[in-house]
Amino acid sequence: MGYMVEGVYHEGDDVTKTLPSGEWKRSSSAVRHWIGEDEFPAVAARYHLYVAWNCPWAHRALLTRAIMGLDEITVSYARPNRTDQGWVYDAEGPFSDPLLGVQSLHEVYSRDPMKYTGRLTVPVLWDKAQERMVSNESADIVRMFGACFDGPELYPDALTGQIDDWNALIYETVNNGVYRAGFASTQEAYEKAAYEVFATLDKIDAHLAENQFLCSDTFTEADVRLFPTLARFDVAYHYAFRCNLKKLSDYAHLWPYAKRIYHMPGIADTVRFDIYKKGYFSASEKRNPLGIIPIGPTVDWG
Ligand SMILES: N[C@@H](CCC(=O)N[C@@H](CS)C(=O)NCC(=O)O)C(=O)O
Repeated sequence: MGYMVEGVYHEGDDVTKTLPSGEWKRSSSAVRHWIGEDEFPAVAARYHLYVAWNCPWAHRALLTRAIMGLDEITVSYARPNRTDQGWVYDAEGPFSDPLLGVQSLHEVYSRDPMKYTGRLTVPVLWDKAQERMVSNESADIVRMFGACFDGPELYPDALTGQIDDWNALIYETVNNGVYRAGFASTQEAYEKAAYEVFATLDKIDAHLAENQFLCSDTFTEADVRLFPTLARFDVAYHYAFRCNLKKLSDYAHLWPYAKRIYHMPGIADTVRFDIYKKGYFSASEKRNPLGIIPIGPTVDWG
């Protein structure tokens, strides 16, 4: 997959991700500037997003761009399958990079003058004027899009406590929980993570029996951050990550909630179920050695 040390790209995987207990741990993001700081004015047309359709963290950024109507922020979509060069681009077509014309994401990171060290992740928010990264942390990108541009209030003052609580629970046990289940290397670590996924989904389902959204009738950042995991659940996580006690579509309240969000203006355009399958079932020595992509399930989001 590759990683970078002081601006120089290295092939191979860094080995710090799986703990001796078999648990899987996500490394943290390193570039955390903020639109609104002196160097990064709030002018949408100045920014570009490097994403991949299948990446749920990148999906958060795409969702917020859509909800805030930030079409002026341009986007490059990587190919769904990572290679030994990491995320890569075609020379032309839907998986090309219209901005810099790079062939791989590590070329974007290499262009940044900061001499980045770390994993080569999407999303990346890129400043076209200064030719440098603003951020590679999706939570920050969501928060800054919401805060720095006109549009719906996604993190209203009155709800910050509730949103923070949901975010903390949902990040650990759902967004990252499915990865902890899917990437676990022992039975015990897998079961712990997978049971946690369903404990939280059950809790949210009960909450949604009485509430339209996570914070009663107000759509917030917490909903933005839950949705990418729900969109991938039945076509990818249920099978590929063995999160299979239930499907999303089995839930009485969570499923209608997910569909309600899907049908909000602009949201369906950020969703690509076909690409989720390709990405999560791409050939992987441990998880899918033959790279065969299942034909189902077909889920009706109508
Ligand atoms: N903390 C980052 C995590 C992003 C992330 O893990 N992205 C994955 C794709 S889903 C990635 O690009 N991984 C490449 C790698 O780790 O080499 C964020 O939320 O922005």
